[in-house]
Amino acid sequence: MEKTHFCRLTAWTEAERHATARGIMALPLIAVLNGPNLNMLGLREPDIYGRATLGDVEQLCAETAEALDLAIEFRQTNHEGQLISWVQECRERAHGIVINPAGYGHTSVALLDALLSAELPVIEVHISNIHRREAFRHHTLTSSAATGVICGLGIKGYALALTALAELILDEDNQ
Ligand code: CA2
Repeated sequence: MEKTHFCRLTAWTEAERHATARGIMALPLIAVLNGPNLNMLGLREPDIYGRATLGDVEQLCAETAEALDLAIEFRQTNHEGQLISWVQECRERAHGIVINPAGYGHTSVALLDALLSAELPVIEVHISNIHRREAFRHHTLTSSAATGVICGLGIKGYALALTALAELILDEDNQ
């Protein structure tokens, strides 16, 4: 699954429409990256992760991005190296990262290293409250590269993460 949404809810001025169409003015790009097994969302374990599918998460992110004047690239992979390559790409292309590293958050020093070297604001999201679950889920290696971590709020955590990133980017621009 891999899609880019360029969207905006508020009305464009004529000048803005021309500028974006000609590539002069681009919306800030946020990579929304999802790790292993998240393609199973809504299909199994609804008591833990709810009934929303990954498609529903993508739609929520697209709608939220539209309202915030952000562009998003929404991706999911079951492969650690792929996730790392996507994070590496972000350094040159994106303004921020929302990542649900899933199981790799608990295990992957390599993913942590990639996130650190991206030098971008990162919000880590977990759908479930990992602190109310098994002890091995209480610690995430990747969180130390994150500006903020959201867990336990279901898929709404993705929308909150995009909102937080929009504010962080705006603050950066105003400095
Ligand atoms: O709560 C989260 O978002 C997690 O990142 C989800 C991971 C888990 O390893 C983390 O500890 C917390 C699991 C990915 C989702 O796996 C599913 C498996 C079957 C059905 C639905 C989801």
